[in-house]
Amino acid sequence: MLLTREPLSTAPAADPAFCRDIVEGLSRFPKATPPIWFYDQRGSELFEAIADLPEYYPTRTETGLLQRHGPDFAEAIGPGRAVIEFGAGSARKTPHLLRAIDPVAYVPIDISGDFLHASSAALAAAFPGLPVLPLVGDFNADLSLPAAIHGLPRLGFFPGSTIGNLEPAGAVDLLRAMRRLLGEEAMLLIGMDRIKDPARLVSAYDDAAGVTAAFNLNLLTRINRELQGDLPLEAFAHRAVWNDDKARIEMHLEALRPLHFHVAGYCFDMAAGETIHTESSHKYGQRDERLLLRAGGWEPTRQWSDDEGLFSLILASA
Ligand code: AVJ
Repeated sequence: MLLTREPLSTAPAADPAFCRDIVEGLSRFPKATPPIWFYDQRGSELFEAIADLPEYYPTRTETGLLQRHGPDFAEAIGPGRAVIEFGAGSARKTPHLLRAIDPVAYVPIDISGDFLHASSAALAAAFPGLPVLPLVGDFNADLSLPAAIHGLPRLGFFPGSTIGNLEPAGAVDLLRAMRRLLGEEAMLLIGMDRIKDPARLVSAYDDAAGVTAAFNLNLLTRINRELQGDLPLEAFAHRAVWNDDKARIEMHLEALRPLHFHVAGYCFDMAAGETIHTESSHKYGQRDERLLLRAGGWEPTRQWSDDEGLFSLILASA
């Protein structure tokens, strides 16, 4: 679609990276915005509510695996490591892992600072002897680990199938960056969501209660609030579709009528039926997940999944 740009003189400062990503994403055709910006305070809360939905199997399946296989983790990972969690969020799954492997430090990384600090405090209270060193930031960008864990062997913990948000090339880049960040003796425990019946996948991303729709639409609320937007929320509908060629669920926000709106002083148009692609969630088969890890510089050593084969936890070595 055509768009015209009119720089605005007096836009108050928002997160410049948020502004850049959204303006660029809305200027593209098709329109697409990065999913990291879902997670403001409200978005993080809505994701917690998604995790409890009957249709959203990944969180409860992965948590079950972490609960059930503690003795395996103890044997395969062992004590004395610094655990670095990527995208920790509420860190509800973490206690199961920490209890099993007896680490010497825990570094949760998350983009949502308030959320991270609250969950870090709760975790520190539950594990009194364990140094908890939260890091606010985007793990897709360059990060440096706290000096306090220098020299310690590391375990990267990347649960939730967050890796699935990235296109394969980006996923490989991220795995390589983690390999560099975590060092030579590192291990990685990563969750990936499996390819399965498309109807089951779609319902996990388009729940009956409308929580995922609210999560998707909250991005527009955030844009309106933080980037002086005037997107009409009632003119957008949540869509979740299975892209079979790319083996991924896509979330979109579809314009229900022709729209003209503004964000950060720029003008945008959408035709009726046009969408903003807000998230991709890639799913992997059993061989795909090993191939992805190897392409990213990690050698898979163990793998756990549930009886239905819905979700997979994989341990890999540097
Ligand atoms: C947190 C990225 C793993 O892709 O399943 C849930 C986010 N989006 N419902 C996912 C999400 C819509 C979730 N991840």
